[in-house]
Amino acid sequence: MSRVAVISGASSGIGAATARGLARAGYEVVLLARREDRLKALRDEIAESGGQARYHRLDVTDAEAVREFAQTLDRCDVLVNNAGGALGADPVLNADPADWRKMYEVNVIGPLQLTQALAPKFRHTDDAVIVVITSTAGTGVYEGGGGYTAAKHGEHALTGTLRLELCGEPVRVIEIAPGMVATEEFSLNRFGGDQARADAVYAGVPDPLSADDVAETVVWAVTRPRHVNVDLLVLRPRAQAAQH
Ligand code: NJP
Repeated sequence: MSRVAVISGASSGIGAATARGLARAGYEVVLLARREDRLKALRDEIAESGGQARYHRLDVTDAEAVREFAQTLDRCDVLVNNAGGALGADPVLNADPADWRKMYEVNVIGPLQLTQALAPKFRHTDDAVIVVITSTAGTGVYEGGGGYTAAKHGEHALTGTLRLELCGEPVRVIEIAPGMVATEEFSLNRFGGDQARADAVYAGVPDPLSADDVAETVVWAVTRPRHVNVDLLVLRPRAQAAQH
């Protein structure tokens, strides 16, 4: 029976690239996100290249929907908590608290709920893996990023606490913290579609990471032997290496 990998935020960027990578590594992948058309297209693409995939439309902030999704799964060997992102780029004094709440919901409560709901599905394996895609923003700060850094610091703390609490269990907890990655999140999501503003903020990083750079690292970390826990990997574009 194939090992099953559940990937949140699989409709684009790092999540989609990770799903392709884990499918190539022999996992049956379960794709989660809100944009069903994208999930279906990725499911078909993976199936056409000989992999096994299915999808489930899911908003990770919806507690009831997360519980219902968990009931559809027989087993879970790998959970990649990747869904997340930033909203707005205003300085703290002008920031909208509603945006901060939404960022906390998707980056912290989402992975918390999904992990709690899927943990009982780990009982079929002696090598369960939880991956969390945090950020270099999870340990540093940058101007205009107060809400995102606050949320990603929370996600970093969630991941470390989980690793500590699951230390005696057959579960590895891996944190991957990327710097700037060329995805939709990187380009437009956090700037409400304002490309000029996005370009200005990212002008200092001419050669960002690709989603595949991050996905390859996730697959490598997941496929280490079961006694090897890759605690935390930080990946940055070379041009960002000296920043927060
Ligand atoms: O961005 P993008 P990335 N429920 O926009 C999903 C972190 N990161 O790949 O629901 C369920 O292509 C959304 O799907 P949909 C970042 O914080 C990035 O770069 O269909 N899913 C989409 O698949 C995030 O944790 C950079 O809209 C939800 C996915 O999330 C992770 O990398 C730097 C959802 C976002 O894909 C992947 O982001 C860094 C919800 N409520 C950390 N809300 C970077 N790109 O520079 C969103 O340090 N999604």
